[in-house]
Amino acid sequence: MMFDTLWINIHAATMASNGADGFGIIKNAAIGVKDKKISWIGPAAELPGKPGTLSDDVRDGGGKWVTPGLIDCHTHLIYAGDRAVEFEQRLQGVSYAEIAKAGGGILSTVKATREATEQQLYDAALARVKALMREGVMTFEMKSGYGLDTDTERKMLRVATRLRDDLGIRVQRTFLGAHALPSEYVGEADAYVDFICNSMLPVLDEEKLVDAVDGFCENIGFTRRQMEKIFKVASALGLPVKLHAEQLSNQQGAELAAQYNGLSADHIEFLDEAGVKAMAAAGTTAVLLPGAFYFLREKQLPPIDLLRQYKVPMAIATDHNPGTSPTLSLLLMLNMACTLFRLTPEEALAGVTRHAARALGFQDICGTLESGKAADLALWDITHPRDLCYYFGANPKAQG
Ligand code: DI6
Ligand code: FE
Repeated sequence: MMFDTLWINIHAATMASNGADGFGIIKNAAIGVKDKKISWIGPAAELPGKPGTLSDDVRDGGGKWVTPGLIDCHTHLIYAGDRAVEFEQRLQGVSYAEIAKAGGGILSTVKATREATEQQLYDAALARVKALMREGVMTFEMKSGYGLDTDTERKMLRVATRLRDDLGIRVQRTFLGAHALPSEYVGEADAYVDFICNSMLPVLDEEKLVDAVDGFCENIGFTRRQMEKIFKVASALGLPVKLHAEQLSNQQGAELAAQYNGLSADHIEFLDEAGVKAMAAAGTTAVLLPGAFYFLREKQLPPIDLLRQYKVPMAIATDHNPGTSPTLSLLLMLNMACTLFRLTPEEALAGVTRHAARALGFQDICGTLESGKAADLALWDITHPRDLCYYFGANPKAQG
């Protein structure tokens, strides 16, 4: 048989860049799957034979829509505890930066995560990942960064590895040792950065636990110079880099990421034109995180028009984390990308499919419905793909 599975009676939003409309719509489509990859996609009328002659497993989609499996390309899903108390404090007027400077914030999650067992972390993260999977998310990025010592960073990265292997999802495991300064290194940021460069990162890489390297480049995080040291080591190890950049202030972090052929620069509310140009020249993807923008009640919008003008691909992610974006809905982020950042529905949906794949360097593997790509098919009870951005607090995912 030509296909292991053949889907008929579906409408496809391929999200391929060569589509006539922004969604790459094929009405009355058929999709042939072989060896877990798409081997044929097009109008059903053009199938090379009668469905029953092409596959023993013909599935009738009942007129539903299919999109590429969604991709959440920036998450901090693995941690213990929560930060609801800080949420209350912030509502009373204390800022995120003030909480961080007082030793709360990220460091309070570090404390809880250090105290948790690997199994406790696994169980907590599993529930979060399953919630996202119910919305059609099939590919995840998962960051470490709540350990800030070798044992706990390893524990987090091992959980990411186990989730990948147990759930059959695609995962990029990102080392975020430069997330905050651990209490053991107060006043010695450079010494901590040296420890990352000379010990923690090479050790965890040697253990095959790291797929990419990230950092928090911010006045309450690490400087550009410190991040560059880490990027040099990452590059020497052959690991791609990305950066939390320009979230709360402009540190020219995106430019640094671009200089190191970064996969992405993330948040980027305070990005300027020079940074946008550098990203465009390097092919670095802009990852927009409307959940953190909303939850911190930020005012400064990312430079969407400049990103469009210089054709920088824009991805959208949950940034799920206990401090600034405790959301478990990538669909809600689609709506927020439109309402808060004024993205069009086409741009937003590309942001969790084609462009999110790019943000992970997975553009040849997933993110669009095209022959040769993974058969990550998400089925939806909708009447048009724009509906995925229109509803909020709803989940129109159909049973696959
Ligand atoms: N920026 C963020 O939005 C998250 N990390 C980062 O560098 C916040 C992480 C946290 O507050 O726990
Ligand atoms: Fe983040």
